[in-house]
Amino acid sequence: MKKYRIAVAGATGAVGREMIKMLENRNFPVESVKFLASERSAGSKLTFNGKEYTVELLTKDGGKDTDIALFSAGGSVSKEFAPHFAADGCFVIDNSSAWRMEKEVPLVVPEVNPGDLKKDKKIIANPNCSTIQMAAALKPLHDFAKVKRVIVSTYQAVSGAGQKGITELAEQSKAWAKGEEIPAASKFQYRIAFNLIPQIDVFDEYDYTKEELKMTNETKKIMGDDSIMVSATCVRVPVFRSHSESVWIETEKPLSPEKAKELLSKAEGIEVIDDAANKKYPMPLDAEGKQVTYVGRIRKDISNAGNGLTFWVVSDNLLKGAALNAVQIAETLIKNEIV
Ligand code: 25A
Ligand code: L14
Repeated sequence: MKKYRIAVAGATGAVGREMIKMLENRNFPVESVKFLASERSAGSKLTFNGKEYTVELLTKDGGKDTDIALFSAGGSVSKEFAPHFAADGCFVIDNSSAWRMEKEVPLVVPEVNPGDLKKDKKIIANPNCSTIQMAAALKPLHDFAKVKRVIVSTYQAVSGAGQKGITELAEQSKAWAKGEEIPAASKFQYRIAFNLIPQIDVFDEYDYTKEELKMTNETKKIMGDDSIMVSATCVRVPVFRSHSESVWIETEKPLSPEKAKELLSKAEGIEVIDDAANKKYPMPLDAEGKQVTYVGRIRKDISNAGNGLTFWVVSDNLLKGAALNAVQIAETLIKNEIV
């Protein structure tokens, strides 16, 4: 089997570390790897398949001897470095929001739109974490009944904000438990321990946040259907890992809960956990570390005489929402003989 030269940029971050684990765990055909980060981490060590590697400084030349680079170092880093990697013939799979809505850049969830990957499109965007898990669940329902409208509320883990978000919840919780003064908010707008914050990213048009508008715009692009209307409310919750979503949809054709369960059960990458009598439904603690998207609480919308369905979606935001989806894009490039 052919093997590939891989780079991970932002390798020491919350997502970068998971990217490394996914490459190991899924036996990615690696010829060589290099781990890149900022000056803060250059020189530190990371382990891959039992071997120790020294983290190198990310530079514009990093793509020269690389087939595929996985980027998760934030939007401004991607804007600066990804074009240089691409110009050197390297595929860049970028986890930031920097390139997602550029017309020429594929925005890909492999179960939904693998056909958007092309040989001459070297920069590929990994969608927003909340959007990936929702699109994975919507796709089989849309193919059968055409989704016209979506109303979604998210319950997003602190790891979405990277290592600093994780540390902030941990430090505040520890201080609370010891009865000490709780450290002030820094990554988040307000204290997150034992609280909810109905703001992720900054406010934008129509008083929606950027995170909410990402769900609206990216869903249309991934599903290849501009007619799908999405209204999202994105909320930060004091959970370390896995985003949860309460999703309401209206479909063109009738879609019973039984049919939705059947479609979702057969869909790639989806697992249905839905047994109300036995209190079975997905929860973020159970999804942590898992490489699937869970759907449960599937039921008819009793407020809608038409075709309304409502359900609950949970997935590990650092895996399907980020590192796993990126590695699956790389696997698809190989499978479809694009790289
Ligand atoms: O710019 P954005 O789009 O707003 O993105 C901001 C952050 O969001 C995270 C990620 O944080 C990103 O930096 N992120 C983005 N998409 C995400 C997603 N879908 C996401 N998180 C979850 N889900 P992170 O801390 O997890 O990862 C940052 C990684 O990027 C590297 N990096 C940053 N600037 C770089 C760079 N690499 C190259 N060149 C640059 N200019 C970063 O490496 C890390 O790998 P590092 O060396 O800067 O950080 C190593 C460790 O240092 C800690 N740290 C981070 N910031 C500081 C810090 N320590 C002290 N002071 C700081 N200011 C981190 O804990 C990290 O482990
Ligand atoms: O667009 O939870 O990938 O703060 C990165 C930060 C998603 C939200 C993105 C967060 C965002 C995430």
